[in-house]
Amino acid sequence: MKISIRNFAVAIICFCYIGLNAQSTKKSFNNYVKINSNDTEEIILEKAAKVTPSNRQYEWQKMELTAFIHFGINTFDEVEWGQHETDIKQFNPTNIDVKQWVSVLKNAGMKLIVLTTKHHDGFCLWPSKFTDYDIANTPFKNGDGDIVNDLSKACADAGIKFGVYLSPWDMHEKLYGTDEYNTHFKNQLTELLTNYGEIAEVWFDGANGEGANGKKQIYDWNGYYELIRNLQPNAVIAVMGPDVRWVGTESGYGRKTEWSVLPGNSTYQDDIASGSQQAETNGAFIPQNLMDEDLGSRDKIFKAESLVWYPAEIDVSIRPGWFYNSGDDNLVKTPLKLVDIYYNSVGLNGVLLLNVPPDKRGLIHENDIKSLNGMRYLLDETFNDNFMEKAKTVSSNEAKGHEAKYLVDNSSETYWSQIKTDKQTVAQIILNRGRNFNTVMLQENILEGQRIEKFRLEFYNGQLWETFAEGTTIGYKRLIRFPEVHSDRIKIIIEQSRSNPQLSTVALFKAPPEVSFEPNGCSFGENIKVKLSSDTKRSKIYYTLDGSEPNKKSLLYKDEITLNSTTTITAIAISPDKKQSLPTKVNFNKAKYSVKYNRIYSEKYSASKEFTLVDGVCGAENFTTGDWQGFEGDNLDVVIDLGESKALNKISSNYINDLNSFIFLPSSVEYSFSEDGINYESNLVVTNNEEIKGSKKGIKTFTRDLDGITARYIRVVANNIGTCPDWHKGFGSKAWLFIDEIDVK
Ligand code: FUL
Repeated sequence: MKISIRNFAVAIICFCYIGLNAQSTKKSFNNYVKINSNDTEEIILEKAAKVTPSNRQYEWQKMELTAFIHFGINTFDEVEWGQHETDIKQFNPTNIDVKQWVSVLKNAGMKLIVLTTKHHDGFCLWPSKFTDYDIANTPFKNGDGDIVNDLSKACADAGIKFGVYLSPWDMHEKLYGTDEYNTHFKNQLTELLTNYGEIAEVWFDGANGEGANGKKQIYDWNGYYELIRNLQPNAVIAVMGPDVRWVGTESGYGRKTEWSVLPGNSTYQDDIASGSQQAETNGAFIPQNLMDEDLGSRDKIFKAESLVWYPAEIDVSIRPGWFYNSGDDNLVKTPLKLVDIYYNSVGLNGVLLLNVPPDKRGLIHENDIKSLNGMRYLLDETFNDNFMEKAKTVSSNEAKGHEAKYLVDNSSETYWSQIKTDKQTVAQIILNRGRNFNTVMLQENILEGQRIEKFRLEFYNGQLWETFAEGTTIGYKRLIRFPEVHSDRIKIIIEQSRSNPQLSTVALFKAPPEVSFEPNGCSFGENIKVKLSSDTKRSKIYYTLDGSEPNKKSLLYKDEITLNSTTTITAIAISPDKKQSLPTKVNFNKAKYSVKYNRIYSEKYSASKEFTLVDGVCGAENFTTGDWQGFEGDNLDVVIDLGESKALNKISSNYINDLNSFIFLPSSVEYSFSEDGINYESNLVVTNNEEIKGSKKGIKTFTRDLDGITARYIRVVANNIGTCPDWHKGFGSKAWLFIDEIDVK
């Protein structure tokens, strides 16, 4: 018999198909495939569908939640990027307890901790034989400390993985910018990869500037990778590395369409790739900007020269900065924000790398712990109760050994596969009883590749089928939240996929309720009306007005609450299924005085509009999130009405200094006083005598003793320096003036 090429191909496809028909199939990983110039679009789709993670990539993806720790000399300086000559003698975390780090992060659900062993400043948290700029030359434990050792041991004891961040950019090292630096860097890598047990992730930063001598470095990336593969073959190399890609932002939010299979370079080498070690060219693994919205659509892969498995890691800090800064203690992300990030990272086919920076004591701060625990509570309350228990499935298109029942068996490695290619691939799931649900989890069996391009979910409302969720990619995990629905059956409809879909999980959950405030905290004049509501129907809301935590015995919310004085409302919602929200605390501040503006502030920077300056709350050190009022190139000029004539002892006003953000202190502040609001006397001036150039970031208070001046009206003028001076990067552009809280005693 003569076998035509076409029949031969069909025979191979059938063979593969039969081969897959057993849940126990052993998978051989293939995270790279070449595209030939004569490959048709069908062939490219088939190839894309079959690119799978390497073993180390798969193990990494399954962790879902991982933690970053930024700790070093910058913690003590309270800066994000230290300088090459920073004095390391100030490094002395006297109460350090790395076991606390591990237990806090493990309780939050983290499966791995990546430590900044050396940041761009060059300071090493382990005693390195190759530099003096390390922990051995600090007062910490009289030079006998080794935080890499302590943390790696604490992780191993707690059964979680350990990873290292080692900044290729080193501002301190004299060799930086020469060939010898590559040897130096490899020596340091070797220390980290041989002396501290199993390393699960090596994180190479993309930030790359000049060294101490003004030179830039040409990195021997391939040499670094080879060393890692030899010393720690199970470690993934992230960001400037072949295994794990930066998602493209530091916001905590991934893409709604997130492909793990992306076009690769033509220069990938087969032999390296087949060893699950993608090659590198000029520091880039894919010929695209990682910040682009579309990285792996059909459009992109049809033009590709190769395809690689290159999944997204989403790094974000729990605080505004990567390193600890005491000014940020009240700016820690809330549990609700962390949960939102979870849905938009883990729930969008990524791994979350959440940074939690310890403070100067060497401890994770109480506020960070509270947020992490809150996040864990909300995730557990949602995901510990899967409504698929005892569910039944129906599909007219299911392959033997891969029936639709595997969608609800709680395993991400068993999956539903089909006997024929349908235009739409449909399965129905019947719950053991009617349920209220508002969250769905979908998973593809990525051991067989990422294939689904478009899906929809419907529930039966007793008469009709209605859509409650839809999307594009799924990948390892897709989570979708939607307004609560009630039903005992749903349908999953796969509308488009590369090759046949291999869905492994569909699960339904009900998240605890949330409480919302309208307005969501503000400052006010005479009085204010506040409305409370919950996203879950028939929830009851309980609240307190004294800052204490509410319970079922607290005030039950019925109508809007009218406030006449500064008040904190704390509220909880309890849904009919007895799920409880976290308590939400919101402040409403009554303005202490009325205030009239002679010049108008920037709308963009005025947290509580006209009341900002007199609401009794001073902004924190971070101008974007603090309670500040900004004036661009203009002076502040306001009149405060105390309501009656008073004998005054002291007046003060606060300004922020943040030269990097073009925010300067005022050159002077003038206070003048009046009984009638028309005639002003005693113009008292407080002049800024500080050298502005190089002045330290922070808040400065301009105070005047008043020795019993009597007045009802006070005019405050703060003089903006006008334009940025010639030594400043913004030379010539308007300077900002930021003020908050005028206080009169
Ligand atoms: C960036 C660095 O410059 C930041 O300081 C931080 O380490 C972040 C995770 O990566 O590129």
